[in-house]
Amino acid sequence: MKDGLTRERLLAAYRVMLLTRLLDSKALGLHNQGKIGSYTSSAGHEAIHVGSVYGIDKQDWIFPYYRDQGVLLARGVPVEQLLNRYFGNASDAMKGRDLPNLYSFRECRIFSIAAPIASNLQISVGFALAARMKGENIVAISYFGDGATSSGEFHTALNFAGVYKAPCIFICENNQYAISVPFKRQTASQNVATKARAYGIEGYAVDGNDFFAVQTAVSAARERALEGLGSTLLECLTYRHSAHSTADEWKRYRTQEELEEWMKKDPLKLMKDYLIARSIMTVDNERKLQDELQAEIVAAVKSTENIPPPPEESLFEDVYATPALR
Ligand SMILES: Cc1ncc(C[n+]2csc(CCOP(=O)(O)OP(=O)(O)O)c2C)c(N)n1
Ligand SMILES: [Mg+2]
Repeated sequence: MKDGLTRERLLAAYRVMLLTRLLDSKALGLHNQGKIGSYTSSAGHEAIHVGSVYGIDKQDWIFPYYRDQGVLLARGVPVEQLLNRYFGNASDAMKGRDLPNLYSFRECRIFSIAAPIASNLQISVGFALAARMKGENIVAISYFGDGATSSGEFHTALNFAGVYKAPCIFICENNQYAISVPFKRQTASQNVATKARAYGIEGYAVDGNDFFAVQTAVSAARERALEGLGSTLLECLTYRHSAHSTADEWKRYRTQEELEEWMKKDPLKLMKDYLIARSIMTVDNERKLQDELQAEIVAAVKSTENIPPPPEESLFEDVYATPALR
């Protein structure tokens, strides 16, 4: 198997892709039941998420954005911790603060997410340069959408990364829309990858529905970064299967035909077909895996949904070094 991707590793990758899709569907259900706040679905992004994490090392730092549930699960964040975040309960690492999809899992080397789009990019560049000064042999990988590439932060981060040859990988998850704005209204450039040239870094367009394409491109970008050859921008092309978030109605700006065309390239289906065609997995094994993961999710919801909210007194914890009032 290419690039050290053994059968076990491929099955593990498929498992986490499927877990991401099933947990996503559960989270949408929990929102519809009024149990969690607004939620941004990751359906359609699984090959980018899992493929990219399988292309980096455990030591590398991750700077995700709000749609990156599969990145978190592939890095090893337990399902219960994601659910604690969604419920904003007393066991939530962020003590119930902020929207469900804004995460922070320092122990997994996952940097905190802030809501402004592209705000993680400059931080990832500074982080990568600091790590290099400290002699650490790691890369910083950051994630963002196609809409985020129109922000000043995108330009500043890539420019700085180019000048200082920062050991960074920039993953643009181009899902064709920024809420309701289609990609052709986002930029007059041919694509996002080509923008890399202006910053003197490498840039490639990658099939974001293909786990192998993403894994291979990220792994090569990591090698380049650690050889001192600088950053890489990878534009991973995919499609957002559902609405931007639970707060909008996608049928007002996208057609059913467009969705159906992209659903033929569903990353989960492509990976499943590949594994079955090469006898790495059988149809039966896959069904069993689905049942097993569903049971795991149901058990995780059961163990987290009744945890009470964080105590009110915790509201000002971690806010001031010396609280003004007690
Ligand atoms: C600086 C800033 N401007 C506007 C917003 C509101 N906003 C939230 S998500 C979003 C669309 C982002 O689209 P894209 O970057 O393509 O990511 P996607 O949601 O498609 O994954 C916008 C405009 C924001 N969060 N931050
Ligand atoms: Mg988008």
